[in-house]
Amino acid sequence: MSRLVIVSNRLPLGDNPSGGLVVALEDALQSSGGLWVGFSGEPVDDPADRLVFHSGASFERAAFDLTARDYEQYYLGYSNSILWPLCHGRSDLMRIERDFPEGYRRVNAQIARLLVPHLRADDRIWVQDYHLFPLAGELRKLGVENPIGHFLHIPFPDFASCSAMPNPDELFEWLSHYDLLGFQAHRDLSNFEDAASDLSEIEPLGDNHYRLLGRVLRAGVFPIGIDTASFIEEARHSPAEDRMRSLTGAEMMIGVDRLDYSKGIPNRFRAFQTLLEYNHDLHEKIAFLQIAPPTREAVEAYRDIREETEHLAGRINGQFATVNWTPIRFIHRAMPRAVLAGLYRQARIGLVTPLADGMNLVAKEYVAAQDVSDPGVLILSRFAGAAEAMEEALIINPHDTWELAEAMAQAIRMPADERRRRHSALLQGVIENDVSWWSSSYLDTLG
Ligand code: GDG
Repeated sequence: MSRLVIVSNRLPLGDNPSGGLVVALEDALQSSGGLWVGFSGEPVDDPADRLVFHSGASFERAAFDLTARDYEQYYLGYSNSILWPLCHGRSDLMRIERDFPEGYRRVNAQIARLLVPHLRADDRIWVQDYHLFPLAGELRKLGVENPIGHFLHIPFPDFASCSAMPNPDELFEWLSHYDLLGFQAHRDLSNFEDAASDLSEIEPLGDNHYRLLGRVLRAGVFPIGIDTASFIEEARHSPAEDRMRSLTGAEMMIGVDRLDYSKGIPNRFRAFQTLLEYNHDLHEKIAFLQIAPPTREAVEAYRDIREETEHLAGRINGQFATVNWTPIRFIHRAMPRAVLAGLYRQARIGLVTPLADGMNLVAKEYVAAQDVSDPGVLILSRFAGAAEAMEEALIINPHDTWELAEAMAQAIRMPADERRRRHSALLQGVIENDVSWWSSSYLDTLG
């Protein structure tokens, strides 16, 4: 079996790297003597001019270093101040600095240069996400002819957003060097087709094959899943369950998101405010727990969203709280995964309301964590990739405060048999299309 080489922005480090992606790929990595390459994690003054190998996992892991300048231009700059807002429909939040595109290209070229000496003739290379679009082209320049696939974890931008990039046609040039482009949702594949036909030269050849700028490639939809079996176990045995029940005395509604402007946290706070304004009978009967660990705080737009969120939570609590009840609890810290699993299980409502999202794994985790005999209700934004396959959730438009508030009321009052019927259909999908199914269907297609 040919070896699998994964390249991602972040290297899973630590002695027991057990994130969802790692678990999904562990079999393929183990059985083929795989290699995972990624950033070491902290910028350094004096970067090693080679990959640094780490022990402690069942596959090889090798890190590249970045200087503070690389990190600023490639990671905070081009990746997270241009591509991330653009792909999430927030071109207004882009910050285009002159040296960002150059830094992004430079770091990708450097990763290719460091990787090439370690490649074998029959390796399959799988590149993860938007930080590394140019990598295949850089590897090809150095003579690499191996199959190279890309998977985009976030939405593919539509034509209008693509046009707001500093160099729109370059995106398609980068993509043209891959053999397989993987997207989360059909929406992304059709955005890719439309934008490529307006901004580049693409010819559909049928059966998911395309000629892009003269090169033939495949593109397909591979919705990512979670490690469902282990999440179910984790939720069943979670320590949080009894403690939470004694703390609240009210039904709990939960949101779990990195504090990112794409996740629609202020929208759900406003909807909760509307719910409380028009449903006095629900006062002291429902408590909203929002867990939102910090992320990318060096980028200005992330400081703004933190301020907005904290301000709103404070105002709503000031308006409605009683001596016995705090309507919103906002935790701006990461929680251990096992605690999270137990909290999902306790929550009568799972709120997933992004304004744009590649997939959204929280929606799947919430479903997996439920007690099948008395499950909670998932409220899910139609803008999450997850909504394409999770039709039995209450699907909402997060921009519509009234619709979202009504969905919250419907969820709280939903009879147990309807909750069980919806949940059982959702759970079946989360079990069938788990993360191992995702990685094997992608890798089978890459061939
Ligand atoms: C990108 C795409 C796509 C969150 N808070 C804590 C915590 N989390 C975990 C959740 C979940 C993960 O982080 C978040 O995954 P999402 O899918 O919701 O979102 P992104 O981070 O934006 O991921 C997304 C994903 O890639 C995969 O392709 O679905 O669309 O944007 O697993 O549980 N985990 C712990 N403590 C926390 O406080 N332990």
